[in-house]
Amino acid sequence: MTMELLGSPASPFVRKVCVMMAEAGIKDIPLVQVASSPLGGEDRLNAANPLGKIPALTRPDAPTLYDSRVVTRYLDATYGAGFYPEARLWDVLTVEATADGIMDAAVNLTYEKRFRPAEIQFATWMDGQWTKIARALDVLEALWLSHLNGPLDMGQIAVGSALGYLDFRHDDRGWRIGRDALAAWYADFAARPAMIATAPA
Ligand SMILES: N[C@@H](CCC(=O)N[C@@H](CS)C(=O)NCC(=O)O)C(=O)O
Repeated sequence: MTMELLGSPASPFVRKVCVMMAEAGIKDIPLVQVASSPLGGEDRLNAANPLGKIPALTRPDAPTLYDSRVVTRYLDATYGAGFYPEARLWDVLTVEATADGIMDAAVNLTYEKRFRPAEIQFATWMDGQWTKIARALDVLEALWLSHLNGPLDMGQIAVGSALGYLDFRHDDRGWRIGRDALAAWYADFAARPAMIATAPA
């Protein structure tokens, strides 16, 4: 039995791993579709990851790996992809953490709208989640564009996946407004074959 990636293409965290695998030429790990939900995911997922979250990477004769950052770091080391270069490691990790934080807040917003009955949705809390996203986007625009325009690493892959999710689920918030440089960077990045192949439908 080989490794399997448990997840759904609609998840930005799963997409991050799939883009990373495509960019690294990793073709021998299938994406096995499982449903996750904060209200309780599939038994198969919960058995693989006690937190019930995707992505999770099953391994023969070894514990399942979970949390997208653990999975990408493991795949990078195992396949020698070079997406965590030692020379700029702390920058890469910070950019990836910023993108993951955008995804966390954006997924929270999606869940609030999807799972909480409309009459008890908490608008102030949702605005707070969007404020985190907006601040993180501003920091990407102000501080990290030269990094994003440099050689491919996990920082860019994570940011591309996060921005793709904002378009997919929160297009109405207009993340591009006032962030021309980040929007231009994303227009190029979104045209990469790995991004096109993993676009959520
Ligand atoms: N920190 C985790 C976050 C993963 C995550 O939140 N995944 C969502 C789907 S996009 C999920 O599985 N949610 C189910 C839940 O919250 O129980 C990672 O990087 O893998």
